[in-house]
Amino acid sequence: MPQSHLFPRLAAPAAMAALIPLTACNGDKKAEEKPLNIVYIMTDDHTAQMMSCYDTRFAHTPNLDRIAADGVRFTNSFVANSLSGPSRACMLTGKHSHKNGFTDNTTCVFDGSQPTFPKYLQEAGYETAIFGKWHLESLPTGFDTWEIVPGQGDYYNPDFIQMNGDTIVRHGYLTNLITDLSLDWLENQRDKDKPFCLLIHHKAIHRNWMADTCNLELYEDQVFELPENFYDDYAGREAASTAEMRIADHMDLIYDLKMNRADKQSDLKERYESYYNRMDSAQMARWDAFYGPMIEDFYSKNLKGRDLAEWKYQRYMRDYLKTVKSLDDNVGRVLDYLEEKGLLDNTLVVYTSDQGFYMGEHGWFDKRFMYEESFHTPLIMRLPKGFDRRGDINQLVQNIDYAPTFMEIAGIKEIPADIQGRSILPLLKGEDPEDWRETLYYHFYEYPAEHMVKRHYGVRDDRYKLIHFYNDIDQWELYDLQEDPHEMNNLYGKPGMEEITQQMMEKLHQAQVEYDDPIEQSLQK
Ligand code: SGN
Ligand code: CA
Repeated sequence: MPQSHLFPRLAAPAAMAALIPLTACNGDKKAEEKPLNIVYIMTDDHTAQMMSCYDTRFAHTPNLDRIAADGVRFTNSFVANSLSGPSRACMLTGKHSHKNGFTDNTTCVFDGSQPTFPKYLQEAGYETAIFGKWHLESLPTGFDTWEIVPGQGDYYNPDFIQMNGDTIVRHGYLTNLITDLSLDWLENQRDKDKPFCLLIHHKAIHRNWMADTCNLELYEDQVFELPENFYDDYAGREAASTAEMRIADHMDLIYDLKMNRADKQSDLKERYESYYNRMDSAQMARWDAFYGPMIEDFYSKNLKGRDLAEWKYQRYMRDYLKTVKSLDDNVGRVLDYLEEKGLLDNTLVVYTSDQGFYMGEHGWFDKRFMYEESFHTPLIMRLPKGFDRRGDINQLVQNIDYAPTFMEIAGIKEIPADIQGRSILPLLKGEDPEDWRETLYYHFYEYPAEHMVKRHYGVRDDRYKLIHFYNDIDQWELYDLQEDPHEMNNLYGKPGMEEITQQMMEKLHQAQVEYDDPIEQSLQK
């Protein structure tokens, strides 16, 4: 039953609709006369395998594909630390985690007094705003306007924290609501004489992948091929073997896959019910009409072993893809708005995620590892008029590069020396700088913690990857990504690999010196 006490300051649907009067263009100055605007859309856990502009096997994302088609697709885009808060802190500051201080989701509070790109943009005359997931514990700084969800946020009828400190409940589905707020700001609130930088930060497609009720029927007739390493035995990879993120063993039937029934229990049942109970009666009715028969069918089959694991994989893929559908639709709304208002020519539109994600590769969900699926993050950009670069950009880029890129776009000539990323603007202009980086550095800290992925750091070039798992383990891994793209064969210590190992050790050392993260030296003492 709906719980009316959940909605103390409910905005009526009519009021929400009135937020966005999409009236005809109203006297904006000619687009080409103004500095470039930035719309930065960041989703959560959206992996490139689940975007049709990257991978046509599973998803249909026509609006994301529009961004890539009218701009560029980065094929070698990575994060510095594959977790939400740390990734956001890297993106805001242009610095690796050990420099911005936000190393993990569980113990850190972002120091909001430090310089960030929105603050630099404000100084350069930009108006800045963020709506949606923030996940940095302290409240946003550097934004003229913000409204964020607490922590991870809720998919249905979510709480929002407002600038005046109030927490309100907004009625509806979160991906739509975040877009409503963003479009309302663009249309009704911002100062139209200033260039703007708008951050639209979605909770979707974070666990537990609750789709909007209008999309529940989607993808049900599709059967997805299992990744070839779904039954990985993790031989030679101790940290992979002890991680707790296997679909077969750690994905919860009730919380993750919605198979809730009165006689069934799980550790996460209460959490699932707290999300479910946020729905109103109409939402619940549609939810139950969809999942109810499936729940009965599932428990009647009494699946075990591989049959159960593969059933879980299929449900996971479908729920994830249904949740992606709302994202794609809402990105379409933003593009349509910009187009209708004549803003597209003058706006850089960026779409990325806080990290990649496992869709059954290695048998997993979640992220955290420096292995390709979660080290990668999708990055596509729709380019403003005058930027003729199209297609793929293959250089190694990382989320520490976004801050200096946006600063350069805003006309800031001197990027402060302590910013560790590098502006990718030259790549967007079609240049091929000879001194572009040849290695990427990575460092993950959140252990012991949920999913039990050991602490590790490493370096990757265009062919090899060297990782050191440390703390309560001391294991090295080396991969040849050309011969072994799925990272199944740890070459560290294998005969014939001495020279490559030595070269990668040197690259690791150089990266730790360059980024001033001398962990390697302190571990050896
Ligand atoms: C929650 C999830 C985890 C997930 C972390 C971090 N558990 O704790 O599965 O790894 O977030 O995700 S849940 O039971 O709360 O869903 S992150 O993207 O925010 O870093
Ligand atoms: Ca995430």
